[in-house]
Amino acid sequence: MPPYTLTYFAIKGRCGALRILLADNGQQLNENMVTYEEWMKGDIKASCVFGQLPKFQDGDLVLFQSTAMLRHLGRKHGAYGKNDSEASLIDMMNDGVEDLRLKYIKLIYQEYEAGKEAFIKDLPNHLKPFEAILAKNKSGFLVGDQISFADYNLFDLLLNLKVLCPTCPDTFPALKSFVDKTAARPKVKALLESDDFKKLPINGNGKQ
Ligand code: GTB
Repeated sequence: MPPYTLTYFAIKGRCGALRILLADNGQQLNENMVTYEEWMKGDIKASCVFGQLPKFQDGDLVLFQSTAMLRHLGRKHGAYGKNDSEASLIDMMNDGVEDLRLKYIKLIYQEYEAGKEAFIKDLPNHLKPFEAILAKNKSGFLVGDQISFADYNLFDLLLNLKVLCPTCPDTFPALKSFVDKTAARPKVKALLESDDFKKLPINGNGKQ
């Protein structure tokens, strides 16, 4: 089976979760890193279905939209629940992660200086639902008793939020335990400690 190929900017951005999921499943990923100079020429943008990166290739299958990529890999690598009900709950949790990620992206790219304090103040309200679900579902995962793509997505976002506000996720015991346990998975740990991963900035504008 040929390795997967990701075309994206040299940032963690919308592909942190995907990289973590693949590493945890022992999968290779070829990365085409696009510079902003290359992107500004316009021809790569014109070739993207929605005019944006990331682009993901699995053989002949070409995907845009990072959450579709996560779902695809969840399906292929046993990280999409054990039945349809679990899959639907995983979709629900992932949409919840996406809602919070969009708020984070808006802060980073549109209103960092003016909005950071208010964002951090409001953050516990957005983390509470995940804390409640994890505290209730004693398995250490958002849904069922095995890791799903929504767990990788939440984990990646929490790592970013910890950089923005080092104490924020830690005030929630179930979230803290979730982050610690996911980070301790041997292949996840190896990725997080690798130079290739560490050198990638979280965002494309130097803010974090
Ligand atoms: N819904 C899509 C998905 O989930 O894949 C959203 C993809 C997206 O926002 N792509 C951004 C992009 O291609 C890069 S990630 N932007 C270029 C363009 O639209 O022309 C986020 C991002 C935003 C802005 C910068 N930046 O300004 O440096 C970098 C990264």
